Amino acid sequence: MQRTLEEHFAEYKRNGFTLFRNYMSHSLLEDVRSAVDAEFARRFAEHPDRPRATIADLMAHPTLAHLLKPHLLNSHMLDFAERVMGPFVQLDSFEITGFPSRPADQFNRVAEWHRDAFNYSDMWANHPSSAHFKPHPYTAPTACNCLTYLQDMTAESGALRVVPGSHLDFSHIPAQERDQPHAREVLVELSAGDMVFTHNELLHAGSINTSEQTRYFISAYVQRIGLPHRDRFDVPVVEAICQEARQRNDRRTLRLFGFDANFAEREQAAWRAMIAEDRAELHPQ
Ligand SMILES: O=C(O)CCC(=O)C(=O)O
Repeated sequence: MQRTLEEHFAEYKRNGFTLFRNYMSHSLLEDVRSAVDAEFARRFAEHPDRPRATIADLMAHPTLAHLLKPHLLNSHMLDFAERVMGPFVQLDSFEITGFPSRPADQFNRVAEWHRDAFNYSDMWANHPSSAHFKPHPYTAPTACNCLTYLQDMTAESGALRVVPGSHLDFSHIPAQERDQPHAREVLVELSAGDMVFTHNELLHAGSINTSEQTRYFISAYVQRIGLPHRDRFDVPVVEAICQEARQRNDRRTLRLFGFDANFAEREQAAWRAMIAEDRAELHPQ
């Protein structure tokens, strides 16, 4: 049974991530795998020492854009993104990353602990004031990663590791320990087609792939509108989506690609309403 957005949100606030099981259909999953397998094999052969290869800017890709457009525009994902970030959701990047098979002696090794872009925990980790930092109340993320895995995740294919609660507590892993298991880590149980939706303050890592197959996932990285985005939006598929969105006055879709002329004004109107509410609640002296 599918969980409600509120149940996902409760889990997300507590742990810094939530799981959407069976997010991608098996037929789409198979189509994506067969569309990218040869490309990854070619890239791994060309650069055997690189730990990963990425097919970036998917909406600009001549064939994958059409195949993956419904995945990016999935209203369930966008509803949840709006639930956690507010109506400010813009795409940063949409890509497929693949990890080649590595020798068996690297079995179950941590790839690298990190937080994703725009986090403040890493920014302040080595500042003298960080000694006084206490866990803070939940705050909305500035960015979220929607990671959809394209194979069952096993110890061989390399589990996703997370430190639940690290979006709130400033946990820090020194550079020399980023390839070591963490005392509070959880290895997330995932099947092909499951999606993990993260908070940008969550500490997480992949694990090395020692299976005989490519390990890969699709990442849709979304962020607050107005932040710099890696993907290009001036490409035919995005232009066609936006043209159709304009006809329906679908502001949410337009915002996903950075267009919303009135958003700052509407946000300020919401602030004005809150400020007026606070003033109305003041006790007279
Ligand atoms: O490899 C994984 O499972 C996680 C990937 C990841 O953390 C990232 O690309 O930011």
